[in-house]
Amino acid sequence: MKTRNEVKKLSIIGAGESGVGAALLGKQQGYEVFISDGGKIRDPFRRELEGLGIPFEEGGHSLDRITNADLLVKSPGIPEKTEVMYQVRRSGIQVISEIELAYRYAENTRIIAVTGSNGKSTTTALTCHMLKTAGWSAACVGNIGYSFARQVAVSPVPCYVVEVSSFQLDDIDRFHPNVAILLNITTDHLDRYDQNMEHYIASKFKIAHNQTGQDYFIYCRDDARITGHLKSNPVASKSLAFTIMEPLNEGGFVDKNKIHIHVNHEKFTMSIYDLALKGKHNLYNSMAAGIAARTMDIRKDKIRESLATFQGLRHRLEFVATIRGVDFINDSKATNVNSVWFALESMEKPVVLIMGGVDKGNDYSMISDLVRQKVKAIVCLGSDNHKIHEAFGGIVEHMMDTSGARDAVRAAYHFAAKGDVVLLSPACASFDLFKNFEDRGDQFGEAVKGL
Ligand code: UMA
Ligand code: ADP
Repeated sequence: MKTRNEVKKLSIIGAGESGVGAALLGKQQGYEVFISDGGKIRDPFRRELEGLGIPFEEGGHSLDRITNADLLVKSPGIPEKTEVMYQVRRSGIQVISEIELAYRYAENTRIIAVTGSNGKSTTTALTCHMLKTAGWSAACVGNIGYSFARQVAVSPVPCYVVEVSSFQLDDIDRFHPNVAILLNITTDHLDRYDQNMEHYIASKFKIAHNQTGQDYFIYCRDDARITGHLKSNPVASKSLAFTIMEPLNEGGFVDKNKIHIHVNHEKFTMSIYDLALKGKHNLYNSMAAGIAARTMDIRKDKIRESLATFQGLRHRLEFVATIRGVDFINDSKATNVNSVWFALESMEKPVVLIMGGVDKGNDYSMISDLVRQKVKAIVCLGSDNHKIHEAFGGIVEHMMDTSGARDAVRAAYHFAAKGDVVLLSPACASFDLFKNFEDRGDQFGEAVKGL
């Protein structure tokens, strides 16, 4: 049951996309809003707050003012182990995430929520594409970039496809998706989970925490961490699995180069060669989105059309150009080792790999076999590349350090021969040398065009 205005004063910490979205929605719903940012508020957000007359502070958090409220929204990027969060928790004020706030005002809507360590944005966008193709008025929100709260405040729709990160799930209370998708769980963000994988897994499973027998939980059966957790912590919703290993009676599977989706006694099949998104990882994403669509009774021809026409998102195994017989691929969004595994797995030509950046606790042994088989040179693109040298120095003949996209592309082109592929798939975050992963991918693309 979603209730309105249980409280009057709303504090928000962090004035980025989440915080400002929450401020907008809070004000619209009649709260007295105050927003506090420990750093400098980015200009567009500051202008928005000023325009709306929402009081704010920046450059530090005044605890008395923040905690003098009935409810507090915490932005997802703020770690629990900060002085401000320590004091906030001590004060006893109720802390929720921005998606929880948005959920409370997204009444009488359908919510499909997508989480996982990799593939969230692709699956979120693909699911939304299916809904829109079938004529639904749907919005693609959350971790993908446009806050759920902002959408609910500015342009409410009957159906939301919400990409949710573990950070956003950490502070939910009643958030309850009708359909929850859990794609995979691999090592990521452990710095926020006491280096404890179990904590990270528990956070991901919060997506199904408030579900009931009327809802659907769609998950990858090939992921041992997911199936292992489910054994001792079953979910209350109807479970539909997907796998590429073996046929299933219900859910999604791959057999004889076709994907099969069986939901509610209806069967859908499609050749994998007709799928717009290529690569093994995208078989999973396509099945997850297709199952979600079938639970919403979307017609099979609309699902087929969507899977055949979906334009993949930028910076995810995005083809950039072929220059004198060398292909250049931008996979800048590959910020952990698992996504690089899938990138390398899908490569059919010898690879010059550009990787590096901010390492979030990577274990590179997972890709050493693929590197041995497919990679002829590694160009490191980061301010500290020692772990990459340690992991691959004995495996790959050519290794080189660079500290900018242009140098990295030139070096990679030097190592590549006609018929090779230069793949930017960093396994790391981008913040040491770039603004974000988009900036890294854009600079890579520019450098390729400048060759
Ligand atoms: N800040 C403080 N105090 C602190 C730390 C930060 O006030 O102690 C302030 C910063 O100065 C900044 C603001 O908090 O002004 C930023 O908040 P934020 O880091 O939560 O970022 P938002 O702009 O609100 O964007 C967030 C998500 N960011 C993170 O989770 C880090 C965006 O996901 C998401 O698109 C957006 O909400 C809308 O839902 C980005 C992301 O990197 C893409 N996500 C991670 C990932 O995908 O791996 C989880
Ligand atoms: P997320 O939003 O979870 O970061 P994206 O769809 O943006 O996921 O993709 C991020 C990276 O992971 C890209 O390099 C992409 O090629 C790769 N990827 C996409 N789907 C999967 C998947 N199901 N399993 C593993 N890697 C994937």
